[in-house]
Amino acid sequence: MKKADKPRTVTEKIIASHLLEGDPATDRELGIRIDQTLTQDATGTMAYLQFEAMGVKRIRNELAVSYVDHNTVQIGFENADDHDFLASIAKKYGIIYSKAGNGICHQLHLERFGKPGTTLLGSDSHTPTGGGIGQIAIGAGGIDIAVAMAGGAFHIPVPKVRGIRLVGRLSKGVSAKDVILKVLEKFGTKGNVGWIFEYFGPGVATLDVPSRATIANMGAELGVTTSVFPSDRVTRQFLAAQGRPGDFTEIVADKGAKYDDVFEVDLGALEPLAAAPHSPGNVVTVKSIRGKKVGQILIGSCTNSSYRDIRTVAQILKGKHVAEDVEVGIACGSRQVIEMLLKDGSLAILHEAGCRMLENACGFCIGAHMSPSTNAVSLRTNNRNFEGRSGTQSAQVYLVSPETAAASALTGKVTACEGTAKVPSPKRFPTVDDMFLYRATAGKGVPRTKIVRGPNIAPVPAGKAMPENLAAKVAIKVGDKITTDHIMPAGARLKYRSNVPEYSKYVFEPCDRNFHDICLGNAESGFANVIVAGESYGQGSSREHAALCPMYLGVKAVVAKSIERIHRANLVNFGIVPFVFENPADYDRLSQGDRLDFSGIAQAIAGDGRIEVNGIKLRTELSAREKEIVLKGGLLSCLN
Ligand code: MIC
Ligand code: SF4
Repeated sequence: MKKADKPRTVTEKIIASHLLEGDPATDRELGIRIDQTLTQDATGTMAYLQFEAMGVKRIRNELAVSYVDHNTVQIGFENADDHDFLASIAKKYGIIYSKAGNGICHQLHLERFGKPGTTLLGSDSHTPTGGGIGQIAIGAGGIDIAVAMAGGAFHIPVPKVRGIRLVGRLSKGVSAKDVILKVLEKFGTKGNVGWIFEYFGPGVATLDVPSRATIANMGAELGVTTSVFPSDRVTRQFLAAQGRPGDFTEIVADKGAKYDDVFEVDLGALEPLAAAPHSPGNVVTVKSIRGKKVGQILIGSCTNSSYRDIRTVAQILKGKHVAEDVEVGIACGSRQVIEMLLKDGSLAILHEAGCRMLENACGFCIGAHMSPSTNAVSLRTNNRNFEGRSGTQSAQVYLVSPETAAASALTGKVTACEGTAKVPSPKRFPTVDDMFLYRATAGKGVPRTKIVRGPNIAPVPAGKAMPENLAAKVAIKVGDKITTDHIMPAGARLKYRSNVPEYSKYVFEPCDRNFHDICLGNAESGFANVIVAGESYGQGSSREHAALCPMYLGVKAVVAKSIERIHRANLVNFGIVPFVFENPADYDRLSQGDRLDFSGIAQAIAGDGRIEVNGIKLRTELSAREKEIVLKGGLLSCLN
């Protein structure tokens, strides 16, 4: 069989049609063309400041959308300043601007812009939600989005593709969240770097697009490059119902397409599942925690805020009232969802059932709203339950499906849903596009627009080139599975995202409040700073601030047992070397305050990436492109 005739997976097809650099057969890294980009406000300000610094006149990719959904609480002037900045940038450069109050970026993008067979790069780790509609949708740091908007390639490791074969049909009371929790139970939150999970098999046709999107969304918790579903008749129906029939293209895996590995999930055999504190990979059955007293139930987030999800909740709560000692909050994903719930009576049901109707934004999911009380058990439909992320360090957060959340709201205890009628896929979704601005000038822009910069918008700091030899000190030593929420907390600190000097004061706040001062002290004595970590360092979000702010504090290297994909890329982008131990046991030989002499570090980076420091062997595996970035002190220095 000729090479071109080889049966291909959905992943191979989309990547092949977007390949700009590299050959999957011989290279380790590929450069792909990015059709669409998205940013959200918490990462977007920095992405656009970097885009501005590149001196490009307008966006060069097909479509760029700037969403405001994270920082919508607006206590103080900072968030509003950011919104004004983002709006003016969008107008000037030809970007569509989604105003605060329009909805959550991933839900909105799926509804209004996601296009099968295209690539989407977003400055948010849950960008893979677009995989639900057959996009190769990837989360990355803001500067990578800036490069893609300027028409540059995005680089990924040559993916290994794991086929997740779905068979059977979900039983009543079980839904997409339980599917992804099953996959997380099997593969965990670490060790999946470089994989793409592609769903196939007869069970796929039984899932609507919002359910597929839930699965692809929470695939982010596996640490994979992305997850993708085929684009089939169900996708066609969804796009037609969104009034976008022209955006449909069929993309399914060829018969006989080979996956690097296959895992089968029998949908019919699944039961309601939950992720127990404090990791999305800590999966248990709902049965095993049945009856546990619950203080708070929150439904929404980009994982479970579609019409299908909230309508399902309304069906379960209809004519009933939530238990009196539990607080229940519901955040819809978009204005389209709200409008549908308004018209079919669901909002009235939820109101009468005693739910708090929340803004259609990230809110509680990122600890920016409704932090639970001390030691409370909080049941949530979002995707991350890292310790302290809710804003309450002692809270016990469990992640569940909307069905389990609704059934538990009625009892005030963890309760599995006995079943409810399936919400039929709407024939026509209402078009509610009035909070998308600058559609008319999308791709063109209005060049003379004045950029609005309030006092919270600080300039992007520049990185320093790597010296020949580096004298450093261990500024902090942390354990396994340190998330970006540990490194760069969100919640109450989220408002400093566009102000690096201010935000840097909170690096590692949950682990060591002195980190900032220790780093500055070391820098004053002429030492660079090093972070020592265990397995799976940098799990979670795409926030490049978890690299940018440490760079600002003089961090030049991370030495870990392993480092997660997006965070590793962000470290490189900000000139911080991602080293791993050749022998993981050497982790035990390092302590906070140790002096480390990286003699010949620049040469080692330019060479095979191996170096011995204080008798400990370290290694960094960098592509030629990454070596240049690290040596020059960051991506921005390479672009200018
Ligand atoms: C998250 O869910 O952790 C966030 C907040 O959406 C982040 C982005 C950010 O930190 O701004 C993400 O997932 O990338
Ligand atoms: Fe927003 Fe939460 Fe989704 Fe992140 S995971 S984009 S904070 S809703």
